[in-house]
Amino acid sequence: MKRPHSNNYFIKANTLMPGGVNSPVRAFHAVGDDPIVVTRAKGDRLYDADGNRYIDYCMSWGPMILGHGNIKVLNAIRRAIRNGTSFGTLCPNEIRLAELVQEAYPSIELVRMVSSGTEATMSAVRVARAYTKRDKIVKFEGGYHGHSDQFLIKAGSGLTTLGTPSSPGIPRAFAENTLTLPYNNIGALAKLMGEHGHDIASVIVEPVAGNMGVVLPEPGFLETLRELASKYGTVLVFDEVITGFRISFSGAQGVFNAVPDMTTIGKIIGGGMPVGAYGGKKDIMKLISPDGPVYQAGTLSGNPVAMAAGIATIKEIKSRPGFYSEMEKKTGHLVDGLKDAARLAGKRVTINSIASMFTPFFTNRPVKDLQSAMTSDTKQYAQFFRLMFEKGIYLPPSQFEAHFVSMAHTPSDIDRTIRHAYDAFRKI
Ligand code: KE4
Repeated sequence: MKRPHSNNYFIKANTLMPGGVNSPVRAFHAVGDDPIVVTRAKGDRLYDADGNRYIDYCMSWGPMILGHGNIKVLNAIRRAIRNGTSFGTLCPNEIRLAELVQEAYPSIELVRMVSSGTEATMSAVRVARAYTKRDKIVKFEGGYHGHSDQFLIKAGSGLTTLGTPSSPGIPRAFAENTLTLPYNNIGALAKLMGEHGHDIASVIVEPVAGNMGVVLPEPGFLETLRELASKYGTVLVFDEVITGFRISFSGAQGVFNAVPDMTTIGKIIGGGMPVGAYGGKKDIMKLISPDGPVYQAGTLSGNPVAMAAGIATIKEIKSRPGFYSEMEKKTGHLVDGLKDAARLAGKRVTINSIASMFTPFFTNRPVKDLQSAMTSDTKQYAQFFRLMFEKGIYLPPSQFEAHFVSMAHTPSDIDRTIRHAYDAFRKI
């Protein structure tokens, strides 16, 4: 595909922004190509600056579950902006979206809107520390919870040795309060909690991981997390920024047998506009200013236009009985087709999927944690990405991301994807 306009945009962007992008993964470094420059999106399609069109399985990293440019969401935004774009006061739309969130997530007794998933997770852990009067937190290798310092930590040498920053600019002291465990490793979890449980303010987990590629919780993992958090008075945070309204109307906590003390949500609840949210038990959330002493604030938190987009998105999902089973069927057809295509092409891939999210790993091993995900051949994934991209199919430009299907993906586009994947698997 010829992309002269996109390339010129990227050259100019590089003179203005670090790496020419406003979020690193968009630079396509992991796939060794110049990035796509999108000017328009509709349904399951992206259109780049050169007029090329692509079937999109990145879907803006998760928010666009209805597809791009859903008319009900656009009309809701149009109605909202007629009244202005930001008031800096309480407005009816914040109350409406909070009601919809609380209805879908009974564990969320109080909710606070913010403008990103990073703000949501950062704030949730702050209030968990205040509630427990403890400093240490636990996260899992391969879990991504946004870019606040405390989460950009990689495991120390041993399971419970102190973490080390995974990015420059993070004081070592910050790292010492973040312990990291292998995902799905119940033994390691029980050991750490047995040794440190009374010092742990919070355990934060992606109940279905999306940021090492899609990795499902093993039977008993979330239940053990719940049991140990209760035993040691640790606040269990489900980071449902990806899974919220994605794998069910009530996210992972609506599918798996574990209910967190707090939940963070993002992406879909903004319908493509900047929205994040955190919430949970009233006695924890009441600590947040102005009710309580834990400070957290935001100029555009609860923005009326962003709330309108989120309300329209959630209402549209609610209005469609069988929405999630239809999405699961559509995704299952695609994933089965990809598995058949790989097998027929003699290519060993492992595809993890749940509801309308999936990841093809270029490994012949089961993928149950970061270590097994890292056995994937990232060069082969990059080759697969480029071969599909040239055929007008846009996948997440990194092996360690989730692919998303939307309500707008058509059977013919899905069959086309499977056909091109077969050709690509044969060439790799
Ligand atoms: P944001 O600050 O990007 O809105 O959300 C941070 C975040 C928190 N928790 C989970 C589970 C997340 O997946 C994310 C952000 N996801 C990435 C993609 N995996 C956003 C894409 C990007 O960084 O450009």
